[in-house]
Amino acid sequence: MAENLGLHDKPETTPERAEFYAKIDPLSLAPLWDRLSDIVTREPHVRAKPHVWKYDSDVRPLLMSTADLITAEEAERRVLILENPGLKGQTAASDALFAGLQLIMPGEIAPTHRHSPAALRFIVEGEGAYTSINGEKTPMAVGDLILTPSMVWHDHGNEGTGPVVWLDGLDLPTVKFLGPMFAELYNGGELYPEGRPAFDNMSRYGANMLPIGAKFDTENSPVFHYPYVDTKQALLNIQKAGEIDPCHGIKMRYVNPVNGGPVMATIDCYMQLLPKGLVTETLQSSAAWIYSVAEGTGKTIVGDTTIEWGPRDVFVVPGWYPHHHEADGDAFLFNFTDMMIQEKLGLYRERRGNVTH
Ligand code: 1HN
Repeated sequence: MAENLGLHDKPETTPERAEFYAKIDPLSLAPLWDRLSDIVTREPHVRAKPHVWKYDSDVRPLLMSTADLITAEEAERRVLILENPGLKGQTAASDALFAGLQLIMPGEIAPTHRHSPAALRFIVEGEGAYTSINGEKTPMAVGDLILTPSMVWHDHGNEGTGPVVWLDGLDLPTVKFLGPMFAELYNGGELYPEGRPAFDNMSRYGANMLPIGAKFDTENSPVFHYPYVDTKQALLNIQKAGEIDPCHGIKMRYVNPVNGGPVMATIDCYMQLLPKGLVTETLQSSAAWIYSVAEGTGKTIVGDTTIEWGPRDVFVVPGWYPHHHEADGDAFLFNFTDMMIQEKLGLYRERRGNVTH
């Protein structure tokens, strides 16, 4: 007999019942008692699987070869989807989130568009590229976080001499599930005209000050560039205080300076420092966590799976998998999550050790 994961034992499918189910099916009717134990489970049964994409050995050579396969312009975005092996064909890294690695070659432009799914970029390799957001150019450096919230115009370009790669994180599966998918090209394919000077967003909104009288009507951060030099320095400074969260090491959330909340309405981003030799305590979170390794090596044990990671690798911890980290040397891990979506809906739960919150 199959393990009973649900609220009750699934009733037997007797011949009479089978006949009845067949009879009601053409009328778009079905018996809940035949499904309930598979759907309303005592604890989450997440379809996504723990997985790591090894950058240097596996993904990078393949991604680089796409430069000869298609241009950024023809592709619109030259992205390899990091598709979860438990979600084949679903364009998703976790049940609610998308992850991909995008390549842009010197001189290329990825045209201006906007869409209802929100996106983040975490820069993995290279220099000289930028994202332009409503016409404001944002120079990319490795380890920087750049945001393009829902329906904001954005294009990318590479003014450098080598390839540039970043991790794209989107709430795409969530938007697809809910339905409100919208997208358009700027003026049918034109580039958005140049707007405010580079770094304007950080000066205006990200310097612990806000313009007098400024009003904000979205939950998205008006700062859309979080440079790695600042992020890393903050974590190193905090490390000196010697306080370590048993499950997270030193973990800081990127925030919207207007309200202290997550940087976008649907995606919540973190940088985590795991000091050398730290073995964290086991955490179970109903949200999924997608990691990109900025620096360091180590492993994360997710259920029965051991994920060994090094710089530029991407890995996913799906919801409700008990997991803990082991860092070899000081390691810096960028990660993003759907935790905020669950929290806003009153659905989020986590268990630290044996304690559920
Ligand atoms: C997109 O617009 C970008 O703008 C990247 O760079 C990845 C994945 C799915 C749908 C749209 C981008 C994307 C995407």
